[in-house]
Amino acid sequence: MRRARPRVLGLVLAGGKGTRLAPLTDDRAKPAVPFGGLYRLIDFALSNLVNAGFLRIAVLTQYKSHSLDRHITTTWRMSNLLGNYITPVPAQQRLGPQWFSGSADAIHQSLNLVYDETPDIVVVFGADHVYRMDPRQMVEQHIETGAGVTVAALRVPRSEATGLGVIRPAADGRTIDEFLEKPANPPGLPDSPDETLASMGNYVFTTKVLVDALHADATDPDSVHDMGGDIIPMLVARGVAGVYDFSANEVPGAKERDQGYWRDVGTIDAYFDAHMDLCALDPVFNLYNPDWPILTSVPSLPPAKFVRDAPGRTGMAVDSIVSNGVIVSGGLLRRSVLSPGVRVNSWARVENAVVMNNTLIGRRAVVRDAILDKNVVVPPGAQVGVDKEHDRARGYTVSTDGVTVVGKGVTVE
Ligand code: ADQ
Repeated sequence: MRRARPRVLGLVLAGGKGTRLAPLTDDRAKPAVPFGGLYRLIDFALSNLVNAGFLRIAVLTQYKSHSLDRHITTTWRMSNLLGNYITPVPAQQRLGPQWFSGSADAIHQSLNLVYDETPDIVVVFGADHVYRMDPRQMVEQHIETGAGVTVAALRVPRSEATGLGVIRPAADGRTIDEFLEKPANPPGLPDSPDETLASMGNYVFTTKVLVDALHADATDPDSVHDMGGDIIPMLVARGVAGVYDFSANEVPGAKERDQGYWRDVGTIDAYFDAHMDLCALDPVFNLYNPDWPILTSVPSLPPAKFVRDAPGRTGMAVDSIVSNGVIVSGGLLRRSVLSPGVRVNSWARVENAVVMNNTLIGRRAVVRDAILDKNVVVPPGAQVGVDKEHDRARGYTVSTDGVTVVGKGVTVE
């Protein structure tokens, strides 16, 4: 018997290592990487699901999952009154003495959740992206078309798609003819040869199709048990895969230029640029949309404070995002994003920077084009990001575009 409303289970894949974000991922899983002052990356996927009313969610964790587990259990805990939950699920070794070998294996090993919940639909979302999306529209299309799996996708320049799954849609625009995981030479679109249709790593499955595909994949000796690499191509070959056009997604309260914003912040440069997007006068990604809030928990700290501690010293921020608990005492911030508890002291200059919790920037220090992880100390007069050769010599990561990254707890020389 068909239920009045489909029963939806959310599975969020949060076990990725995020090697290209090192050193930010040396100590935490990629979905736990802080973003935008107050958030962690996983908050975007979870907010999208929760705002849509999908309130039964298992977050599949694995690699360095401690801070992620803590964040989910403290921030996203739900009242069980209505049977709703958001819970982290570690690799449980239910099928043998191994960790998850790939994202498909993570779901396969956690199928007991699906059997317990008996959903009609399983929504599988990645946890590493910055975007707003109302997933109800994708679920509606999935049901309407009768697809076994529906893959969310958006147009990107071909040159940016070599690290993504790429879709060749059929003439109807809704069926997938071919799915290529991370192709060296992504195919262009008929109406736009320099663009290609890339998978966002978000999928909607009919439960039985997912379960059958995972069982078939588990016994395939040639599979690496990856959702994008194995499961989706298998279902495309069976002719049951559809594509959902993310550019058609409408989120309540979003402004036009905000619509369709999606960033895979998998590299230091992409992560840094997404922060600079937030600082723009007219941001392409607007955090201030009360109709589709990005949710997180905020530490109870006093409000941010700006003081000019003597004549001639500034204590100000321009084009910046400043969290609670910050004190800017005689320093100057431009185009920077500060997490709670940061201190910026007299005559210090901080420009184009992402500064995480409780980092201290001393007097006359200069921080430019840089990311400072939590609890970094920049002593008085020290410089970060000004001389890239010097930064490399001191062992700091410098990205392709010249962003210096100082890891957690480091005292700058
Ligand atoms: P990638 O991001 O390269 O490509 P992957 O590393 O598998 O694929 O990460 C996908 C999601 O799964 C992430 O949220 C990650 O944290 C999580 N994950 C990875 N391994 C896991 C494991 N063993 N257990 C639990 N979670 C795990 C994917 C798709 C592409 C698509 C891009 C979009 O394969 O087709 O284009 O996402 O960014």
